[in-house]
Amino acid sequence: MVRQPAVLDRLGGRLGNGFSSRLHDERTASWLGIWLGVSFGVAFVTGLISHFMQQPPDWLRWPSRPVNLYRVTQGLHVIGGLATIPLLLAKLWTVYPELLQWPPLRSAGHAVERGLVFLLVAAALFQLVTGVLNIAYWYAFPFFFTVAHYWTAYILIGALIIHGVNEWAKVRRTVMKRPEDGVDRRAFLFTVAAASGAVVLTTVGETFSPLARLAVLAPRRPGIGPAGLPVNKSALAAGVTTTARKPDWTLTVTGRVERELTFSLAELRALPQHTERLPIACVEGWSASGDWSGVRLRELLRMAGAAADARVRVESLERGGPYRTSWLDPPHCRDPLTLLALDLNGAPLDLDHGHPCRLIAPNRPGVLQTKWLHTVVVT
Ligand SMILES: Nc1nc2c(c(=O)[nH]1)N[C@H]1C(S)=C(S)[C@@H](COP(=O)(O)O)O[C@H]1N2
Ligand SMILES: [Mo]
Repeated sequence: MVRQPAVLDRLGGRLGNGFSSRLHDERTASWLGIWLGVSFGVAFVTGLISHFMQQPPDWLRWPSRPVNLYRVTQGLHVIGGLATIPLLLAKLWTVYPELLQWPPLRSAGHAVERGLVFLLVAAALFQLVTGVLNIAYWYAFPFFFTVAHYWTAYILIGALIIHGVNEWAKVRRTVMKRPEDGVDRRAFLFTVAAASGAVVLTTVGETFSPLARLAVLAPRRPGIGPAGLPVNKSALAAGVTTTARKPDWTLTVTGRVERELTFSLAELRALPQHTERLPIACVEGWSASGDWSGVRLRELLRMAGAAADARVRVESLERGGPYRTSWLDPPHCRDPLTLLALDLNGAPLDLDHGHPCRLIAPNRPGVLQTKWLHTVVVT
């Protein structure tokens, strides 16, 4: 028999009884596996929602209601993802004697199984690390976050499903049977759950405002920023401080319309104004509601004589950057809550919130709530 190196001996115990502590046992690993399966499953589904809301395929028409749907799914994605970190660390700690087993490969089947586990661990760590860096606005990675995070999600969920099927019999056996011991195991699982709970409590306030004061670990807090709302990209960063302040600013409605229309700010203010309470729900997890006032998009489309099934592209004064334009499908174009906002919380828009005019619509990712508008193109 091949002897395992002494260092592995010390780290993980001997082959065959790799679990030296009772905490490294199958029952603990099974429970953590179930929790991780649920949390990565939720992250996968909510992640797909976010992806396809931002890049809908032609046949997909996202509804504009419920107003707070995206706020909830993206809050689940980001806060749930953060709560997964203690679970994954605990799982890795519980099974590391297995990961260090010796000899590392016993057969072809064993090699495939270990390769899969390696892929699963690597993908899970990658998703959590890039996700955390992204919500901290620390773009330390040399690739485009959304693309890498999106494709790795399929690798992760694929490996997770195969792993779940492989381990299911073991999980059922260990979870169903009554343990003879269990006190320290239960305490361990309780500690892990409490750590996840603490992460939720100290971050969920970034999207659930009653707990805003507890959100000490959240990168953004609602209530901080001009007019009591956070700012994602400032006017300075977008390079619009001069153009957005020009007194001769106009908004043009053009494209497939019967009449092309151009409005000055005073003319827009002379149109019927509507006030709606709507959230900005940033992809990065924070969200905050405001009272927005302005002109209904559908009113402008009607005045310009656009078709009932028109799609609309709004364009910003911002010159570059991926978020200078966004699309609205018919459900959002028709929704009376979709506003070209001029005021926020009773005062004219702050320059950083999109002065003189920005889009705000229900059930829509923050990246698509385009600021500093100057053109509405009907297609
Ligand atoms: N033109 C333009 N609009 C934009 C952005 C941008 O970078 N450029 N950022 C978007 C993002 S990511 C978010 S979350 C919201 C935030 O709006 P706020 O800064 O008013 O809170 O604006 C959106 N509108
Ligand atoms: Mo955002």
